[in-house]
Amino acid sequence: MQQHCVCPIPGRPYLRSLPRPAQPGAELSKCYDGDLATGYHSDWNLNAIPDTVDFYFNGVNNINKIEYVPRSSGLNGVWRTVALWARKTNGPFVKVADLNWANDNTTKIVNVAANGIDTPACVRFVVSQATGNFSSCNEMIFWSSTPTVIPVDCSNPTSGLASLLDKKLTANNASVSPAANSAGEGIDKTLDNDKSTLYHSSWAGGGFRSR
Ligand SMILES: [Ca+2]
Repeated sequence: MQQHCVCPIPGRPYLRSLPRPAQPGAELSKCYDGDLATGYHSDWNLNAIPDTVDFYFNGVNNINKIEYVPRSSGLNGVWRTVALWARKTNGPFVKVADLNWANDNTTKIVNVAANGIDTPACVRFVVSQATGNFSSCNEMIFWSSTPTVIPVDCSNPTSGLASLLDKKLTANNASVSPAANSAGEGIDKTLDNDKSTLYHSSWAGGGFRSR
């Protein structure tokens, strides 16, 4: 089966967690930036556990595999005990799996049974145990059996606008007084649809009164 990555491109999810700060420079967005070398890490001075991390999706038909890529070296924050939840739009969270992962730097793979997580609006990780009571993730990668199709909330009308468009109007005639400088520079040259011709007032002047 062909697999389609639904994170981070296309269908890039939003992400949030408990209102607990990340370590500056290791914000949550670093775990879905497509770069295995960058990562999210909780604040170095706070106990981050339990940590809840939500990923939001739009237009994803299913998720049948998830890869948790921990930090490449060191172990602080490596997720050990994780509950995986998911919900559909406006639906309740339903537990998908309880996960127990080794305290190492290897990628952890979750194969979701059956049709996977069906039409998810949100996938939630509740981390109840992590090394050093920190929380870290270098990349969370989601896979689907079908490509993401972003739904269209509304489409611009493609018909019926012609009657609303401005219409070009053309004057039938024009006159000027005093007379133009010459017939070749007459006021009719402003109506001839030719940008290279011009009207010019009389070179003799007399067009404006002086006070
Ligand atoms: Ca990353």
